[in-house]
Amino acid sequence: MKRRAFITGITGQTGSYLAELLLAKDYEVFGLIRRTSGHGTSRIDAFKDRLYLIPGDLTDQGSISRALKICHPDEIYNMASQSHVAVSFEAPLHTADVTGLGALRLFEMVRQVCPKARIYQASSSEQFGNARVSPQTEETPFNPVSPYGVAKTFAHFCAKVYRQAYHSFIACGIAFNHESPRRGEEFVTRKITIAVAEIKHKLRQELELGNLDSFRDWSHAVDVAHGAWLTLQHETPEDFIFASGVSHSVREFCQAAFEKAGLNYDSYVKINDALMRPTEVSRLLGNSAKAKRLLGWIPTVSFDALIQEMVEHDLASVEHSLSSSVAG
Ligand code: F7E
Repeated sequence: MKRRAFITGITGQTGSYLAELLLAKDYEVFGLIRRTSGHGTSRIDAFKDRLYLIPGDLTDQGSISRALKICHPDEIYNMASQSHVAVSFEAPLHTADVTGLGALRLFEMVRQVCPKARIYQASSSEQFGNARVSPQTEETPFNPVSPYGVAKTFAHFCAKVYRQAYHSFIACGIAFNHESPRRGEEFVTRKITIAVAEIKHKLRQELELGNLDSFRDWSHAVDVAHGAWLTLQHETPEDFIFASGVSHSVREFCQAAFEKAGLNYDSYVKINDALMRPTEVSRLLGNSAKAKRLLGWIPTVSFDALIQEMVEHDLASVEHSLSSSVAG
């Protein structure tokens, strides 16, 4: 019998890569999909006919229970959340409801409906906040400084409680920033690579950004999706860090992305104070030694190769839309 996986957040960046990975491994893949799914289904359109999509929402307990009864999953991947840190300051209650309580609703419904299923909880480096230790490991204390970080930390501790109290198999992958050409346009990396492509083709003259001096540990979303799958193949539910082990500033990302298109970022980037966050995580750096040792996980895409792929993708899509508008 084929193994069955259920993915929340299947239309998102990492959820869509994970769905492709599981299809390639011959799973039956089910996804929870909001009727009002913010960005539509563009990331899964190419293979949507091979998926089973069930309407539902992490804020609606009944719909989670119904979906679990339909698909009887062996593995569950909770990739859904309100994941934008700046938005979490504007909509803290919504963020807590989806990202924090949403995970707890899922854990509780799984306990009631299919307690043997294994759950992957997408935890986040944002939980470390302004960490006092660097690099961060699975043992580093959480010190979140955003409503998003607090909501993810709540979900993370609920996972631990369900493990201890009910022996639920809930494993947490603490992923540091992960990017790709499928990254949402509101996150800084994609905002930059789209701007590079549009500036290169003279569709605009500048790019407004907030804090250029924060440091992030960026890897490719494909590697994080692979780490999520490996996490659920491990015999015991544990926490694992998924990170590249190298930290770069937003300024360095900008500089490299503009250079890929033969441009100097300094001539185009303007600082807009309105894009600064009320509190900022200034520096993150992850240590994935445990995932490497126990799961055999290794990040396969370097910082430079990631930026190259994103810039090439966005240049090609601007060129494509320019040539279609000329042809039309
Ligand atoms: O910001 C700075 C911003 O929004 C990165 C999410 O996937 O990773 C992500 O959270 C940095 C921050 O990602 C702009 O202040 C400057 O220092 O791309 P971001 P994030 O906040 O690190 C973690 C692991 C998650 O779990 C989250 O879900 O870039 N920055 N100027 C800007 N950021 C944005 N978005 N837009 C700007 O204009």
